[in-house]
Amino acid sequence: MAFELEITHTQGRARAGTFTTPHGTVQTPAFMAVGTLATVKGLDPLDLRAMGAQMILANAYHLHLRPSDALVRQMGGLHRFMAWDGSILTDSGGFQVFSLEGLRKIDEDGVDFRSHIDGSSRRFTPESVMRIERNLGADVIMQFDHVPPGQSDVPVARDAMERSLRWLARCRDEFARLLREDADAPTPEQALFPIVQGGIHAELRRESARAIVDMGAWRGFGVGGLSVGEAKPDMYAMLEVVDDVLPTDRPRYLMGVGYPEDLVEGVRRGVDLFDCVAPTRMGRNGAALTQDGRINLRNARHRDDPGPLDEGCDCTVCTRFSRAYVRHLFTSDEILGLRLLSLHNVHFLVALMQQARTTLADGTFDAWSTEWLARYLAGER
Ligand code: PRF
Ligand code: ZN
Repeated sequence: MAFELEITHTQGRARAGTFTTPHGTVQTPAFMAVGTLATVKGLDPLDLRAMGAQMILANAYHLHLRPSDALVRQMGGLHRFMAWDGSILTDSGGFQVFSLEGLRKIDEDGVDFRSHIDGSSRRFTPESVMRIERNLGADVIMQFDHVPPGQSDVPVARDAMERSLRWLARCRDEFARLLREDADAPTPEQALFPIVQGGIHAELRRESARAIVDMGAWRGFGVGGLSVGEAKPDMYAMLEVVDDVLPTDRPRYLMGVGYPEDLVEGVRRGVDLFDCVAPTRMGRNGAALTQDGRINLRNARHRDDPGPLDEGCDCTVCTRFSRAYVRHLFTSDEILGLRLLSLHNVHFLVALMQQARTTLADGTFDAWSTEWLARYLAGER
């Protein structure tokens, strides 16, 4: 059944399971590679399949501006357009629009902003974003939310949280209308996920999650407004607060997170889905993820290193190429360098979540995650 989460194993708050969408099953916990513009930068969808990725993310904001959701729909929807037949989630643009400092004006009805591409005036409302996400045709679509700055005080965080709830009601109603009246959209059966907001304030997070649960029979839940400059212990504390309120039989998606340690800490606190631009962005900057922390291939110490990027990695890069070779590509500005590092980094996070699932299945997750974090963080210091 589409949008069912079957939980197969648990350990403490951590869970492993299978989430089903109209485009297949997603084993959770899972890391979604970010394909903002309907491309995971540098990677072919065949690469993503080969490394075991089952769900990826795209952005309504970017695709609306270019090439437009109307064109994507005309081309058969996102899956066909980008030749990825696995599951897709689209983010709503809430986060992108609120990141356009100075270029935007918020009112109760929606947000006026200027396109970062050509400066043209645009407006998003909860209703218009639902129509954009309907046209794109992802399996899971996110509500349009108000994302306040990272360390907002209670009044600012409350205002954004409450506005996000009012916008959720409008998203829900418009989405229900589209399901009825726009039945021949590229992916007829989609699921709308709400987004818990509330900054780093436990009482606001609790209130947001409770109100959302009371507003509908959601197939999953986003947790937003985190990893935006707050201290890590604050983020982890907020995950525990929402874990206590959200129904256990639905996936929880921690938006825009994160680094390897955040994924492991998130799984420990009941998170099922993650996404982050870090692995591809870091790859383009010459950085590789390893079990012993990040390394930068531009560093001269890798000049004559015959070893793989990460000794524990079985990706198509680590099994064939040396650090010395990848460093050579980078110092020579060869485009293969960007591609190989992106491949390895995305594989690293996809495989990290695979390890979490395996250890949840055999009951060793607690010990594995403790050891994994100790080794990774020791290398980061
Ligand atoms: N809301 C939306 N997208 C997001 C976030 C959010 O709060 C975040 C915060 N980490 C990343 N992406 N809609
Ligand atoms: Zn690798």
